[in-house]
Amino acid sequence: MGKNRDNVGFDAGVRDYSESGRYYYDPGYTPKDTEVLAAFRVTPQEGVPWQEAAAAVAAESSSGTWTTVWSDLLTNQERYAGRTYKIEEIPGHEDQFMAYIAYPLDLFEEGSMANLMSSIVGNVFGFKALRALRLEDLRIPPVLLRTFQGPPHGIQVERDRLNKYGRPLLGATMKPKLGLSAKNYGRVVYEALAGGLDFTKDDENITSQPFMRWRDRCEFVLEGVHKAEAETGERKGHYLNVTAGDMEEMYKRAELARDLGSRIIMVDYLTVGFTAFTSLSKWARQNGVLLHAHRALHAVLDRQRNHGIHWRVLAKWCRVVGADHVHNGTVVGKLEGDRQSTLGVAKLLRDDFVPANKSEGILFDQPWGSVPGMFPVASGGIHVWHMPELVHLFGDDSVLQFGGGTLGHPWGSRAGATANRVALEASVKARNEGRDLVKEGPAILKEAARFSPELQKALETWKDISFEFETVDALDL
Ligand code: RUB
Ligand code: CA
Repeated sequence: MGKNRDNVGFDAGVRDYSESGRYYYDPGYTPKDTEVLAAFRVTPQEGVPWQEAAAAVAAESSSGTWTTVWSDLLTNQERYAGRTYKIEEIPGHEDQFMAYIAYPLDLFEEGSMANLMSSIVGNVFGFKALRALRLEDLRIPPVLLRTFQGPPHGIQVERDRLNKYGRPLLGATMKPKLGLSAKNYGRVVYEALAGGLDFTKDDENITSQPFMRWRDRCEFVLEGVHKAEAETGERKGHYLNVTAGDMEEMYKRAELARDLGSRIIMVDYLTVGFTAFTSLSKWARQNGVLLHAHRALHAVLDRQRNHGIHWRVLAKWCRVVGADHVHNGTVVGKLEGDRQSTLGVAKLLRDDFVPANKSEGILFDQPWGSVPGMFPVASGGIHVWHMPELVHLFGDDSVLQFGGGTLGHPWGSRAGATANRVALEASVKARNEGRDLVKEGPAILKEAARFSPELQKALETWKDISFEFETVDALDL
């Protein structure tokens, strides 16, 4: 500790910011509309002054290094330095502060998420002088946004392609997630779609394993989709997960899905990496195929309160690069997700302009310009009893996905799908009539169940199942 205090400039990895490096901490600076703005939660080592730590973060994530170098004089640091322009205390966490940094537009290559990440969430996270570092929010200016594609199609185009309006879309993850043969898998898909779902989906870890190779899954699944469409007169889809070990193989899988008439494909957008995700997103727009993004890996990066990247930033990056759907948690289901923060992210995925709102954890205004909105997907441990509250929380422009909550129905997946469809339509109707979905939810479901034995059975099956745990990553209000 004493060492840090005595030699703070060196140990903190900070240049002498009063001289040539003075830009890195500049509390008088007013950020420009064209700049990228980041909010970092910084936990410095004991004895490291906040200003020094904040300057070090700005320097390492922009143009600087740990010491002054003579060649700095050959560039215009005024133009290229990232600047901490504000430091804020975090209530209840005396050892931490929020550093707001402005990055000049020049630092970033057009249309490259990899480049943006190497700067903003690169080396700086390993600084010895910091105990922990978390990127809480990131404002991407419209001039930079315009250099990315964004969602291949977006909410409106998807609704038009599917001919579905005025309600959330309904889906299910197929289970057991691994081990079914292609033919059995196709049967499960068909049953669920014929029972009333709009979508079924592959789970994140199913790709082309020995028990069910890609071509076989595509053929049997799409046979099921087409049969369910013919029988119900509705358009339907199964998200075929094209995630693969290399990009060439991902394209081949996407092409086969397209050639066999799949309306939608899926990718694990974080595990394949942002460059592969970007290429696939462009392919999806060019080929008129909708793109669903699963966020497997996100909790490794976003669950700890002090270190990593907040989910709202990973979600923004998903919209910037471009998918038509992304998982955003359920609030009520089996997986972690703070209520206000999850609802804030739903806005970041859908709205044209999202104002800063600390009660949702949103620290910057985010104008989206012409970037289309995408569907937040609520999925993970939800069942019919949750339906009214889910409709209330997420509104029409969402996808509600019940995996276990469809296939776990004692009468099978067709009955499970019917139960969910009836519960969804009853909730939407009640809301449109002005009823309170949260207070009257159970009554609304019971009324609808009088005409639906499938729903009646589902209500009995899941009546005592809830997931009440304290949130690990709660907001500091
Ligand atoms: C859903 C499931 C999905 C999760 C992922 O299964 O396993 O992969 O939705 O989580 P079930 P998230 O409906 O049976 O629980 O959507 O939070 O990313
Ligand atoms: Ca899963």
